[in-house]
Amino acid sequence: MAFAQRVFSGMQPTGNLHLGNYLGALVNWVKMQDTHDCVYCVVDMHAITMWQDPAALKSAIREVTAAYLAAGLDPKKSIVFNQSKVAEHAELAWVFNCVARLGWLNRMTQFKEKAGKDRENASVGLYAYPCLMAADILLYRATHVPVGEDQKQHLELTRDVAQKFNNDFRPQIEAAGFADGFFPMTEPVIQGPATRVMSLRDGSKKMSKSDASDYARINLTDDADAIAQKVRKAKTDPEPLPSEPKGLEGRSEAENLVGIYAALSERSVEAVLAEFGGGQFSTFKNALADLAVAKLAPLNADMRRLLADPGFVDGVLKDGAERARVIAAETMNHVKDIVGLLR
Ligand code: AQP
Repeated sequence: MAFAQRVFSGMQPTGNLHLGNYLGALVNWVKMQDTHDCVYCVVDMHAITMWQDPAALKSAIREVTAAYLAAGLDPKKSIVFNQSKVAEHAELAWVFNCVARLGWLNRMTQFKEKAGKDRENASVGLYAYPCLMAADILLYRATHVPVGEDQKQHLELTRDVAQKFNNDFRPQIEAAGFADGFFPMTEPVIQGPATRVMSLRDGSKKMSKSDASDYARINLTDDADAIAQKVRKAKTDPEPLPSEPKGLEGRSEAENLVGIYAALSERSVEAVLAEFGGGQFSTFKNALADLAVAKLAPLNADMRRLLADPGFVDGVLKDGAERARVIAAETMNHVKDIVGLLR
């Protein structure tokens, strides 16, 4: 195999992590630690593509790190760090800004959603976000990226950047001894019954940190009462639950809650419907509230314990950044040689 198997992924410290971040990505990150060499990042440079209050950003970086650790990331096994501590992310992103084409970025739906109607007023960083994301991944020459469904398009762009770089500099890359190209064609890992967790208030919108309504999401910092209340208030329809998955078609809110239950209980949607199908939503919601509290309360307690010791969290980030820098510097040295930049 030409490329060593390596996993990279990250989350933005733009607020509290929520159940979507947890089930869509974090659960898979934890599992992959047993089978892969993993690099997990708090992508703080991505966060500042939209305005962040500086004091809140610093707290959020520590909170997201604490959530990673509480969810089961082991900083001895995996590299855990924050992006801005490793300057090579920005360096490689600049090279990729010069490789990616405007037409590619113009197609990115996340930019359109986040910039909204006032596109002229969006930051250049928000527009170039996918190039920084490609740099995050390819700096570690990662072969696998566990993410939620919403990141699929950005992963495709990462592959396009890798391919164009490998083609544009083919003679230099071959001369440097990389017969199969310098960057791998990274594979997204989008798996599990909750790759796209939807808002609890509107089944057509994904659960998001930036949703104005806190009732739209379950935060990993919510206590048991808040979790139970949010589940019980979640939007549903008047029909009872179906007994088979086909019956969830066109019922996005019901489908979402069943998917969440399946993911939290590590069972299939079929098995969940076999148990709750035909019953009232209120019964199912009570069971879901109990399950969510049972699963998330220990995580919440661990997060609080970790945040009470910011020195420990900062130590994890510092140690992770030192280890990340070793890999990043080696990649960047090769990139400079290949592109023709003196170092
Ligand atoms: N609703 C979701 N369902 C499943 N996976 C999700 N992810 C995010 N929302 C869902 C996955 O979580 C990882 C980290 O995402 P991010 O923090 O980089 O940014 P995001 O996708 O922009 O998340 P948010 O919550 O929607 O933040 P805001 O509101 O700031 O934009 C990614 O793997 C993502 O797929």
